[in-house]
Amino acid sequence: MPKPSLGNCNTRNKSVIRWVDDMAKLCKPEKVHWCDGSPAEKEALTREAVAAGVLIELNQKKRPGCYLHRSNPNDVARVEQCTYICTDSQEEAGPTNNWAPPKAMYQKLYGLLEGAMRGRTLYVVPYLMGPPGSPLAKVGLEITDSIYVALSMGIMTRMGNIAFEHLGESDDFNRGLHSMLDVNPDRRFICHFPHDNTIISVGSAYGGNVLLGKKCLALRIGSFLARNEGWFAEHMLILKVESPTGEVTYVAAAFPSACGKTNFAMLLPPPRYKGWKIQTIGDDIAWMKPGADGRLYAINPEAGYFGVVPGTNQATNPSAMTTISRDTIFTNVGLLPDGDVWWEGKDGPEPKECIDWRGKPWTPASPDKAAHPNSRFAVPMANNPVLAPEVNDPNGVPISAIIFGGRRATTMPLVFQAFNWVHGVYVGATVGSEMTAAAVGGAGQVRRDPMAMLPFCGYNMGDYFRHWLNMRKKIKHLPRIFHVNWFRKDENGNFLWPGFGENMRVLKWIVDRCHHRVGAEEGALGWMPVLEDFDLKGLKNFGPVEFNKVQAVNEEDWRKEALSHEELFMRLHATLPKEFIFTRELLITRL
Ligand code: OXD
Ligand code: MN
Repeated sequence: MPKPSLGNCNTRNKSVIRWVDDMAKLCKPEKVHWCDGSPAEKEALTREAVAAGVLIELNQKKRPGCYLHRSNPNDVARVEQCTYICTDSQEEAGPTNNWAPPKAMYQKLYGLLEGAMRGRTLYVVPYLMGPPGSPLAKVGLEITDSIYVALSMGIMTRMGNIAFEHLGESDDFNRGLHSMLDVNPDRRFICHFPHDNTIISVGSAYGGNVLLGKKCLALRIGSFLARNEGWFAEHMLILKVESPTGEVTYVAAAFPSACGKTNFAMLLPPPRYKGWKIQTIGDDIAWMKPGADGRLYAINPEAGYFGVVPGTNQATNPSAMTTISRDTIFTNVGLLPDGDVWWEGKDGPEPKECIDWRGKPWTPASPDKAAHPNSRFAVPMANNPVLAPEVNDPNGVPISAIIFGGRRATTMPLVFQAFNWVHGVYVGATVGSEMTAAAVGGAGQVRRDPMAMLPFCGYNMGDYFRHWLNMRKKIKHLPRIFHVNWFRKDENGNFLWPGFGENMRVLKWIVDRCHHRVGAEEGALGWMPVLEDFDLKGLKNFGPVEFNKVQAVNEEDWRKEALSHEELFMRLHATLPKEFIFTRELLITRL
């Protein structure tokens, strides 16, 4: 047994020690700190981060345990153009991923990392994705030179010795290496080596690029492992619906980034739904595997939420407001004179002044926003007042319904159900979402985002669809598949559906369908709700006329939609499952 060679090492796992030793020799840090995940360590690292100016302490009376971090203005979001899947052949990564050959990429990255941590501390961050003892849980080890990353990983994952306890002597862990380098966009690479279960991320300090458990391990590497091992790693929230009679239904839902997954996962039922309870299992990622009883079981591999701040308020997400009232690291929001934080869309009147996300004075007359549109909170899920206790169940929860959705001003009705699993996979594969005016491509342009996984699938998207289709043979009790769209607008650009808490009505119909309580009408797109079965009572300015409008299937729009499905399929033609061709033909016939 080699002696722990580095600093305050707290494992005897030889593979772990050897790998950390090798990476330390490469990066040449001044100090190595092995994170143990204890509260004392969190406190000490927080103090250190404040002293170094990495964190700003917020008003501890108003927001106990809360801090503000400002990232480099050139580093505020995930960068898909710098994200690579490194496999021997380009076909394996597929046409929707950036690809690089592993050998050349390792060489380039090791070149950049040579001596990159001189004068800095190297933090070894062991973390467990999933509840302790879960057969679905995985261990990761992130080496980073960012104290902000070490602290954030302590929020977002079960971090510290608990991971080494789960790992034992095994060398089955994800190797993640992160260095900020000089935070230069020209030297920014987020690289995945699925065959080596390895991630190397350099040149960024933004969450989605550097909290390696999240998008990199849980989704990109996760989806690759899931295909090989017979499970799903998906960009999905998981929620629990409990009826007044105590009937419990678990639902997973995939929406593209910034389409309200966190809000839906914490939905507060409106007063009319007295006795109904929605609780959160997860808000971003679901790992799902068939159980011995033939149902599909899901865990949330994370332990915290990394949510978009702007627009969060008491009306859109009261539970999130409680969650982030303490123990939160805010990134890139505004700072108020009293040491509290401000963001666009927060409750209350706009402040007369604050310091903006860049650290510059801001007033309502300023041309820019006080908080960056992608400003974030990182907060432990334990703060969530509607957290489902099953979140820690190693077996996970059985999923009855899978919902897909996107942001669509036109074309897509509020809700429909797929005819069967193959059709449902087609519906998920053809999810589209409108880009905002700020995004390349222009406002209103629909980008296909299959299963909301376009930026997160770690291998060929066509093979991913095949995996989804194959899994039907392994799941005896298949979840029902639905599609929703909260964002349909009328001719004047007003939302047709009130959304937020009222989405409970859609959820109720979905739950009723799962329990065979209501029938449905066969439509061109799938099973549509019958008006009498869909609860409209108590909705202001929304009756049968509005319902028919939000559910309308316009033939002309759908002809265009079917053509746009064809465009995606042409891109993936080499690996596209033939079932999709037939499913599209059937759709056109029904139209
Ligand atoms: C995302 C996120 O970009 O969850 O999807 O941060
Ligand atoms: Mn996400």
